[in-house]
Amino acid sequence: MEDIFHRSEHNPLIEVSELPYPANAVFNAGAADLGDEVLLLLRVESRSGRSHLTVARSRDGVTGWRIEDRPLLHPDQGSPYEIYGVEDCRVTRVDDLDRWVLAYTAFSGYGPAVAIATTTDFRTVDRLGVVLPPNNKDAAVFPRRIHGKYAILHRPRGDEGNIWIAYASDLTRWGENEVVLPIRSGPWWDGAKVGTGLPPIETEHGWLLIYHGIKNMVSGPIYRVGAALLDLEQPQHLMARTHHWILGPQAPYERTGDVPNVVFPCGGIVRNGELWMYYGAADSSICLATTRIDDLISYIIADPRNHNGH
Ligand code: BMA
Repeated sequence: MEDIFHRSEHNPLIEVSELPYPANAVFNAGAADLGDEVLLLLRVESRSGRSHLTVARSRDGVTGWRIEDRPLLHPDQGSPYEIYGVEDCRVTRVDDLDRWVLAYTAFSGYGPAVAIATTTDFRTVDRLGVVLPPNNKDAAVFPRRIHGKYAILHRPRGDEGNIWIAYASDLTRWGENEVVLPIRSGPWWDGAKVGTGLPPIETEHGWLLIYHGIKNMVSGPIYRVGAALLDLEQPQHLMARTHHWILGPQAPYERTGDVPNVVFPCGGIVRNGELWMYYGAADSSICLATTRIDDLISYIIADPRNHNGH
């Protein structure tokens, strides 16, 4: 069978050598469709070992990236909860706020936490601070309110790494927590941990959730990508989930790097029915894979195995 996602022939799209300043690696970018250009919020790991977020822009979303020489969010900007770094930002356009909402991992000696900031122009940001305390990461805000409330997916870690949902009437006081997508345990490709990849995408068949799943091997974890459909009005209700992963580390740039065997999507855009998924490869570069949304939804719905065994 043909793969659902097609890798760009331009992969890796962005490597560390293309940054206008020295750094160790660039990966796990959030994405925003600005109409006349695609903006990526790159996670850059500097040579201090800590990460910050830097803006890159491209007219076609594939080539000619213009990368800013100053970070947008940096660990030295004053937040005590970010002094070890700012990581893995998911960018959501929230029309009723007329703003972009950035949900990212704020890392400090207290552990990784979920922080939120908002922006209108990706030149200045308003930090709302830590909204979900450690240990929590992989958060993404839904693009619209559901029954009058904002919704967020997040991944608290006690003993397990499951995806939860929470609701709030603002972007900070999250409650009404429920598990949305649990780990499958055992030998499954998403048996050990799961986490949100892209902010949920609204379709007529439900919220499309692209997520990452981890299998722990003797040699270390393998990060792969799966998809799920959540009920539009009650997203805590998981309707379907891919039995198989839909993208796994295969290309040399996904197999080898600072952390081998990692594909880690954080951002995507939808253009003319196509989903463009930007993902970090091996914690070392930024790549792109695309699929038609209709094909992906049909693939999820058609296979009976995707509807049971959640
Ligand atoms: C996760 C996150 C990601 C990273 C991945 C693989 O825990 O921290 O940022 O890409 O590990 O190293």
